[in-house]
Amino acid sequence: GRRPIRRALVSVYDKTGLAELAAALQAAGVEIVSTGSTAQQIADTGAPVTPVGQVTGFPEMLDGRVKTLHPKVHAGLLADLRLPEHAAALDAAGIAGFDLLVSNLYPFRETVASGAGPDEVVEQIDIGGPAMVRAAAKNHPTVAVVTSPADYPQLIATLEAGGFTLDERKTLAAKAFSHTASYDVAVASWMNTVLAPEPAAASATQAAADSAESDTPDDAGRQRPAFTFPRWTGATWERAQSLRYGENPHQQAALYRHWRPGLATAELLHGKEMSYNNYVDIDAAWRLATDFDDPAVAIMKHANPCGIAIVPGGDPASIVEAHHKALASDPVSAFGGVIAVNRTVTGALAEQIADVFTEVLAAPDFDEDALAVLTGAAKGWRQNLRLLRMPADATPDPWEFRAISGGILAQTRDNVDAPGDDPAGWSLVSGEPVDAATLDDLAFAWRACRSVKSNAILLAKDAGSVGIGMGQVNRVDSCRLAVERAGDRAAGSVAASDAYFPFADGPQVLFDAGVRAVVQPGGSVRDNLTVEAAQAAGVSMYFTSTRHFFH
Ligand code: 93A
Repeated sequence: GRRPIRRALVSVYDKTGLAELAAALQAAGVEIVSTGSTAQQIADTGAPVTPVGQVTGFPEMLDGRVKTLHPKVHAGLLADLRLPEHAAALDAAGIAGFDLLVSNLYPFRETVASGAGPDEVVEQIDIGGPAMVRAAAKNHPTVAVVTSPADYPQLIATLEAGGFTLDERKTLAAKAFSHTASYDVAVASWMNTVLAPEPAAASATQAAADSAESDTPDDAGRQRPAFTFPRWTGATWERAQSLRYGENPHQQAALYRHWRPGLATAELLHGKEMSYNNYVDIDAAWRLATDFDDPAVAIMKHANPCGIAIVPGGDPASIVEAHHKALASDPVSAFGGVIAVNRTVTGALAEQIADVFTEVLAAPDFDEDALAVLTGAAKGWRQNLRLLRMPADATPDPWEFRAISGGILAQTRDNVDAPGDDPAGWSLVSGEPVDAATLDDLAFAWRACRSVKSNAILLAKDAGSVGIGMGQVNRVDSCRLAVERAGDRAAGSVAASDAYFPFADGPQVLFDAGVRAVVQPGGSVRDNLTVEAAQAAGVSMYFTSTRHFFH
């Protein structure tokens, strides 16, 4: 049944709707106990109110840091009045119980967002409020807790109906704990990322281990920096939304985000809700498209590219040409894929995209013509097409994580900024140096290849992929797949391999198909076999000495 409300504690920072609430409490004959400026505003409405200091017999102190932190408040909120011994204990101590708490907390997030300094931010960490909210929520069998002005209309209606039901109090309690939990998440994030100093090495032993490791050059003679687990992972992850399901319909899933702007904070301008797989695919597509400064389009399926193309030195309008080339790479696979574009989507690009069933289109922006084409009276699949505007200040996370049983793996992001990623640092190991246009294609293929799941072979022509072999457990199959996808476009193309060829069989497949030039890391003990085969085929081959596995 309903539990009548006779005595309420009201302590709110956000005073929205307070006057109406006070009037309703007064009309229902509820005794109101309240803090500082909340009590003042209630008194101003003419409703009778008891200052909390009068209940505690203890004035607010420390500039308000201690106002409600008192047994007369907390015993009143925590006594389970279904239990005779709790009721008797309250009586013996001369404490009256509360049936209702209305409270919302100091504006911590808003103060951080205002750019306030640390002292001011710290002062906005509410201590007494969460203590009361948690107490009342714990004691939901006898106390109702309201933490949002949006719930006042329900509260007012309930006063007239004779109080909340137990189920209603349970729902309010769950909401209250969500309120304090997300509040503490915000505090912890800020402390982890802004307030706390960079940690010193965890321990002397760890420091020794790190420096021992950093003194050890790797196979290529490079120093390995000491690995410190990224501090911002201790920063907290906020649940942004539930997803309808995970990778498969029988899996539960949700999106969490941290403070760095990126795909998790992109704006969905149109279309169906994003799915788990949509996020995975478009994340990979966005990474690929933004690996290039020139206008670039990446079309992906199952987190692998089915087409990637750029227009070197192209103006913004050339994004249409980039898409045309990317789509031509593998039009069969592009059906039902996702597309990432590193320029504003124009009307012309939208028209071209509208021809092929697509799940998601992500871009820095969409012009009006594009939105008209893709959203205006959209029919069929275009009604569902998800248009994602990426945040202007999206920065790639410096860290990557993967769950394993019992833990997570962490690594720094694989950037394409190693010395070996710059063609100027490549070494020619077979054939003649290629002309500038061919070198540009090799550089394109090398950059694009790092977004293909290993073992990755990517054939390119005129700054567009023409054949991609991905995800095979041996490199020769990836070569066969790339060549097969390219068909007669393999002849005259250039190839990139994400890691070295362990044998000459894979490269031979490329040479036989007419590939003119190859870029690969090198570093196999049998490099000589691959180089000899390239020389015999008259193919130019470059070593980068950097590899880009991607799994
Ligand atoms: O400074 S506090 O952490 N110490 C307290 O004892 C306390 N009690 C309530 N903050 C405290 N509150 C908060 O004051 C409430 O959560 C609410 O946000 C605010 C209401 O204060 P006033 O009524 O003076 O505006």
